[in-house]
Amino acid sequence: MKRSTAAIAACAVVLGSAATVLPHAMAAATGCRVDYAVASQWSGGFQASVKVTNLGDTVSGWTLGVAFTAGQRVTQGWNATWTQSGATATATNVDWNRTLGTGASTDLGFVGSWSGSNPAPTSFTLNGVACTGSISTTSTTSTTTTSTTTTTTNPPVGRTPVAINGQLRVCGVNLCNQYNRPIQLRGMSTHGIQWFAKCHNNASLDALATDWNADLFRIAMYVQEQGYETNPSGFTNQVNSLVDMAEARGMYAVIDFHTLTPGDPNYNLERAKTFFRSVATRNSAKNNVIYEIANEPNGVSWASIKSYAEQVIPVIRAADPDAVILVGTRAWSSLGVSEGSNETEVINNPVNAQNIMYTFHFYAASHKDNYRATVSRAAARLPLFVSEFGTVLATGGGTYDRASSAAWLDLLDQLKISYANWTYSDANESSAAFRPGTCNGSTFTGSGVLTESGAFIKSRINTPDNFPTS
Ligand code: IDC
Repeated sequence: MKRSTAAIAACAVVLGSAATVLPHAMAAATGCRVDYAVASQWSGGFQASVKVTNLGDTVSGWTLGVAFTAGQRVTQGWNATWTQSGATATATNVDWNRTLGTGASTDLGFVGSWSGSNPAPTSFTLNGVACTGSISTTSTTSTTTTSTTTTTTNPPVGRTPVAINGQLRVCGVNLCNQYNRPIQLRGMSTHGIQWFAKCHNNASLDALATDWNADLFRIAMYVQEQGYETNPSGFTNQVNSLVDMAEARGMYAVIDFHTLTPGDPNYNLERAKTFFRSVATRNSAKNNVIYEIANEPNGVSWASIKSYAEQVIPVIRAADPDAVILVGTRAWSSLGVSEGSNETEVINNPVNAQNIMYTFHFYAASHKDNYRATVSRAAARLPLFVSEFGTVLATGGGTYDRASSAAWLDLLDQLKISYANWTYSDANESSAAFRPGTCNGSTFTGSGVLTESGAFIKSRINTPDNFPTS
């Protein structure tokens, strides 16, 4: 409880706007501590955690002032209402953390953008009173700052995503490359490979790698609906050959065991074991493979999904120990939200395995702010991977929602969450990137073959990656 005067002096800048808040609180004994940490940062963005501890009398209602230097901006915060004016960000309590007793803490966080200088703030105030505390940016993340800001828009010429990043691994909540640095992969998902094989040939994969500059190719192998269950060896071979085509072009390949109906992945447990034993053995020496064990569980509890994952993951690990594995989440991989739950069921009961990420899927015209808020919150606690999303309705058709899609991709970019868009196909539905009939021809490059959704997604995917190279 004793505050060091040195620490007070170090952060004694009282913010103009915050100093006017709740003047009556000044009469009570005051004091606060803020522990601020940059969880990750990247070119132009960062994510921070802010632990606020009340060292004074109990407060009922509080406002935290955060003084930045310049160039930093809170873009999305959680566990408080965040606003910003000039270089000062303000977090106001939400209902459930309104009351902070003496010695009590609450954890806040936000994603911000920054330019020019270090993203760390210079000082904090609680109800207008300057706080003591700590500001930490780890040495790894500060190195990231230096190199990502200086490499700007010059990706290594002629080097593919797999050549640069090598074998991936999960570090903290991020997907990291061979240098242990967080990266984001951006790419496309096939439609069902039982229906759209004509869309995945040398010309279309060349276009994906070099015209779209995609990092990632997701191979959606349906299990039902005329998929794997009808011809296990045929579909296994088809998947393997698509993995090879992605590898030859330096792209990562997600092998998606596309369960959908029925929604309980345990229905396909034995098929999953057989399939993954085979593809993991065959592809274990490659460093471009990511395994996705269940596309979209639905109508089934998280406990059942976890049980499935804990039976399938060891089969993959036995053959391919170091690959990243993606685990579907409840309610069509919505972290439970579409069935009235939320991410806490996973946070409180995670899959007992290492080097895994949890999938989150969305369809931009159907899933908006409350889903984005879930991802913002969950991303601070869970490694997330958007292995499928659409720019349209959850049906795969209907309205193409550019505004919501852009909001989603901005968020994923800020959080460095990897994504694959549904679909790299010419299906006659608005989620498809190619116009109907494209896959009957031989041209996949340029804009003439694209739908509205395809043109938008391509414009988001083909910007430079700036992968860290050391
Ligand atoms: C849709 C296809 C559609 C097909 C249907 C059933 O776009 O052509 O008839 O599946 O197989 C998902 C699923 C994905 C769905 C997609 C759009 O992972 O298989 O594809 N979607 O409905 N989850 C949410 C949306």
